[in-house]
Amino acid sequence: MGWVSLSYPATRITHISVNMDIKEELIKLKKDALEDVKKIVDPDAYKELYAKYLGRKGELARLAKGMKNIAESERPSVGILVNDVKMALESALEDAKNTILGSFPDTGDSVFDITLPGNKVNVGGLHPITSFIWEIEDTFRELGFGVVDGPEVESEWYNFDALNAPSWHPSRDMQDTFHVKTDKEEKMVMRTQTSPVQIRAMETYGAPIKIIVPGRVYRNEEMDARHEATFWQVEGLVVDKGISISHLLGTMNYFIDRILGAKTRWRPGYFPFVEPGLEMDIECLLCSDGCRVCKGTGWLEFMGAGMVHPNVLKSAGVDSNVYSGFAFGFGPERLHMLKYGVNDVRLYKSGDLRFLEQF
Ligand code: FA5
Repeated sequence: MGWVSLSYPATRITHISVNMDIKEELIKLKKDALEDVKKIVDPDAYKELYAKYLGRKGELARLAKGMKNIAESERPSVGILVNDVKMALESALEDAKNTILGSFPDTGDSVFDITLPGNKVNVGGLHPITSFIWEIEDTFRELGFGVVDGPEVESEWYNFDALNAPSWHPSRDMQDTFHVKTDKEEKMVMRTQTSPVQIRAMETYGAPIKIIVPGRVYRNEEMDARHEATFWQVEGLVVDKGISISHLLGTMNYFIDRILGAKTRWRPGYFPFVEPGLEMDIECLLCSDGCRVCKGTGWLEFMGAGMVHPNVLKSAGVDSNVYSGFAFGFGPERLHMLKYGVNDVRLYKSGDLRFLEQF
């Protein structure tokens, strides 16, 4: 018995020397039945063969009854064979039924019941941030802004140097950067902000210009309820003759009123590519007395902004004696969190359908 393969029980038991009669009968039954099944051409023939072999008074039931007459030590091996024959017949009959009747449920009279409920098909939908970005784009389009795109793997030149942050500049440490190895000579990074598209857009379209740049950015961040390592930003750039800081304040105050209608506050902020620089906070709508998103302050930092630094205009080939401009960059996830009461930014990338299906 040492050579017997356990994965082939039918082969194994045909080599046991006792009770050959019932075993041979079972093997013959299987062979005959499988031949008969091949000849099934209509539902009646199927029913007839089912009753003949697998019915309560069918051949298999008759042979199985003979089990009680065999030695107890042989019963397990005969039992395995009975099971093997039963499964082979069931499977062959099921295949024959599906071929003849199609895959319709067996209604007893081979008529498909069209009132049966169908199978639910799950369909995908837009990610909440995608549809929110579209809403943001529409709002800015109404104000005369164009929408521009830029690369996510960016050169250090566009991500930092051209934005008035050369390699020695301490402001580079403000954004923990993923560096990318490429075969190019230029040093490349996953862009840490959408601001490099300011330079690219001015190089391409010159001045005057009025654009927003929605896009994904990457930072080697410690993640928490309001910090992701991959998140969205919406950059804005307006350059024309006579642009002043009041244009910036008016545009962004209007935007927040339109999209959220919440209290905001402006405070000074530092970014090497604007002078003066500002930041906007929005009142925390998630709590009344402090939470982990606003860190107990009642305010959520939402946006950096300011008047475009003359060095930036120069990097992009725009004459700063003729033109001035404002720029801003905000986090749409944070805005969405406040608008819809989402208390953790990590939910957006969690893939959790219970969260996503709410939008
Ligand atoms: C910047 O990235 C500047 N480029 C913004 C700017 C543009 C300033 C133009 C001046 C002119 P900051 O790192 O603060 O700034 O990010 C801007 C906004 O992105 C933040 O106010 C916040 O809303 C969002 N943000 C920043 N880091 C994260 C993060 N880890 N997870 C989610 N949102 C973030």
